[in-house]
Amino acid sequence: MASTSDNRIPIWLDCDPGQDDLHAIIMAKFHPKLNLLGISTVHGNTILENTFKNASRVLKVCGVSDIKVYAGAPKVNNRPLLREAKNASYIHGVTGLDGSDLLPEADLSLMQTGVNGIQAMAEAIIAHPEPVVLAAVGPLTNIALLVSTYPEAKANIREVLLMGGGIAFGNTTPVAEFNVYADPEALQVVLNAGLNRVVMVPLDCTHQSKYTPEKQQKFTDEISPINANFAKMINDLTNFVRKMYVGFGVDPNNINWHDAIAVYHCIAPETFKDVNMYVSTVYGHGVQGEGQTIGDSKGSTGKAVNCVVAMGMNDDLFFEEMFKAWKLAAESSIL
Ligand SMILES: [Ca+2]
Repeated sequence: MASTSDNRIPIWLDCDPGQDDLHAIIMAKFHPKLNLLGISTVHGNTILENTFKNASRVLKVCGVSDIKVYAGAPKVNNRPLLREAKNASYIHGVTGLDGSDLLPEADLSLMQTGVNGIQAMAEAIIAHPEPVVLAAVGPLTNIALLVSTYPEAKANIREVLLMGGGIAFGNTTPVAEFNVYADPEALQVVLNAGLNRVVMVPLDCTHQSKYTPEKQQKFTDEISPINANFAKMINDLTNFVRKMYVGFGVDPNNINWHDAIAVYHCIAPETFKDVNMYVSTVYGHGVQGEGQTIGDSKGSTGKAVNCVVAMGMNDDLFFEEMFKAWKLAAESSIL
């Protein structure tokens, strides 16, 4: 139980695991400065049924038994607000977490089946004595539903911290990043919601970080002595992603752990180059630039700032903190 001396940052994680979500979960659960309250899952890298299972698989393999996993609202039924779901199995495999036989099956004791995940998120946020960081590292569907159906939760959200968007470039279309492209209407709802603060960690930032083969070697050197099987599992999953990148003509040496970087932002915001902007999304079906995030960094729209956009980061400092979390997860792992 958190005591009154607990000065960790309370955080709720909404995710779509997903290879880089795995590292975000590890950061959120194991970094000593964070207090993970719960996890909700959304369609995205794979279908909702799989992201729900995968979040439990990650917690289980890390030896975590005190965090519950919820699926997005049952009525949403695995789809964005106004469109059909798009998945990224071309990178993450059929299950969303392909690549290692060491990853266990879903853990039903962690999965809160039959519970509305949006309601669970709202209740946890409202009940918490301190404002909560709501980190969203998948499409924004669940967050849009939360702020729309439980507006009373907004006051106790310190910030919505999202991995998504790209100001200068995209990764799914030339201008659109996957999480936003998958549900652009949802991000616009979140931006319009009058939240205390919205922090966006876009591709412009996360592409400044690279999980190179040299960093992976350092991972092996430092984590294997703690837990060789855990290190092998992470390396298997990483190597799977590198292989998939090759198939897409993307440099496999430069993997970005986008989602963990976004979570890290609330631990050390001073290490990022944050820029206040008015941000909007291009939504609507088949329109040019669908899913683009437009950041008005020069104030040319005359509209009030509605978003803090991380445009730069310190890769070395990020990995220092990621290694802390990896080591603790390796110690805790059931492998
Ligand atoms: Ca994700």
